[in-house]
Amino acid sequence: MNQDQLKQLVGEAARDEVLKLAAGQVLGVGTGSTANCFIDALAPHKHHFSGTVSSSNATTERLLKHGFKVLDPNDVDVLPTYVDGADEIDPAGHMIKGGGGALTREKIIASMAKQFICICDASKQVAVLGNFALPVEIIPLSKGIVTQELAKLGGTVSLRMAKDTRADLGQTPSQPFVTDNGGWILDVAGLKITNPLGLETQINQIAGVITVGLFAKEKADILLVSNVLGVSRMT
Ligand code: ABF
Repeated sequence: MNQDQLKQLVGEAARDEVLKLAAGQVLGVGTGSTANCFIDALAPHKHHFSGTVSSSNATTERLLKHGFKVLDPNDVDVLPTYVDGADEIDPAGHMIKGGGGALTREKIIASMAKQFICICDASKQVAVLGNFALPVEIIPLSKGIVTQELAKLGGTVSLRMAKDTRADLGQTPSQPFVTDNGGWILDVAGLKITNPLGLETQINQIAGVITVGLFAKEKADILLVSNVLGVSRMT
């Protein structure tokens, strides 16, 4: 089974999981290739939910294409569940997210939700976070000072550049990657994150930081993880 098939498998397991929720709720929907598998699997059952809130423009587009109702988060009072992928997850459910650049909206939706269901294949499970470079979304004019502050943490900081995936937005690889919010992203490589909550708090306090892609306060409540043997559910 290849990684795409593993993503599809866990996307289907997440569909089955959310269909156990009472009908008529609003559902939070994440971003990335695993979340896309979930959206596609859930599409035939979209009427089970009164609507969705989306964590990125790309997800909104996909949800609308399938005929889901997409609500403005400001119009949603109660969000029982949010389903999203991760770049890394540790045994306590702390995550690194933001490889796809949607970390700020993902964290907002996660903070609204009563439960976070993380979906991933087993390659995302790690003992200690940090092998995947930690994304930090920033206000562009703060790049210099935030880079200096992040470098003090001991990692290597680099400005994320646009990739071909953003050609739709007219971005070229020689320009900084620009998020859906107009921010830039600094990726911090080489960290060993033994205190995720402490580091999240510390980075959040740097002026110019919009969001750090460390989800410790908003950690996963349920983990659905796929491997060649099937999907395991952990709480
Ligand atoms: C989102 O998608 C992000 O937070 C994370 O960066 C990414 C995981 O992507 P994929 O499912 O494509 O590996 O959840």
